[in-house]
Amino acid sequence: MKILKVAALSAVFAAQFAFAQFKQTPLPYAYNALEGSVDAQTMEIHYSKHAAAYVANLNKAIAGTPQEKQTLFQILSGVSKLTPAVRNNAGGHYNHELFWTVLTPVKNTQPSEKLAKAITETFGSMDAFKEKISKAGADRFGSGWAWLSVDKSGKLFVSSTANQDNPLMDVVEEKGTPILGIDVWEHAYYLKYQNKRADYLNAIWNVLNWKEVSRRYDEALSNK
Ligand code: MN3
Repeated sequence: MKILKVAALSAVFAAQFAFAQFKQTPLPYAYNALEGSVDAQTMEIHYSKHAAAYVANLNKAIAGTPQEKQTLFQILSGVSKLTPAVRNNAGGHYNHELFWTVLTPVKNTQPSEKLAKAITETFGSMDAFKEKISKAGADRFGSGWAWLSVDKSGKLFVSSTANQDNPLMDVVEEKGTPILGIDVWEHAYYLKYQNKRADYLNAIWNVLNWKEVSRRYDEALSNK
């Protein structure tokens, strides 16, 4: 009887523990799948070392706190009240999980008609949009991200955040739901492009997953 009770209690504990553990989603393609634009060694180190460290450190930072029972979205939207370790690592985890999905080895994916229309209406043209988000990434001093997001009114906007911040955080000026994020930390491009961040930003369009960005656009609009 006592053994059963202990077993039941540890099952409950294990379930709660499991709930608290954020995990990396498996990379949806091989490390070398984006060669030509993003090299295999960069992908492998980026996914298996950098991004893995954000998840591990996030789990450590929230251990024994109420954030263990929160979703990543809840943590990010209330991050101003949390520690720098939670801010950096919850951001790092969210940002990379998004980043892997908006890249693809599939050639010539296209935005949905709805997203293409919104981009043209907001930025003037697809080329003007690409120029704007590339400039946001190129102008980011030090490490950070360039974003395409949907604001509260459903409008698209381009922004850039420092470090691992993102538009979901209550600490950033321009808030919204990101649908495309481009990592401009040196670890995302330095092995292949060295100091030429602009070349990396140009190459990203060759492997951009417009299908996923369009899916996220629809999702962001329907969750408003
Ligand atoms: Mn990164």
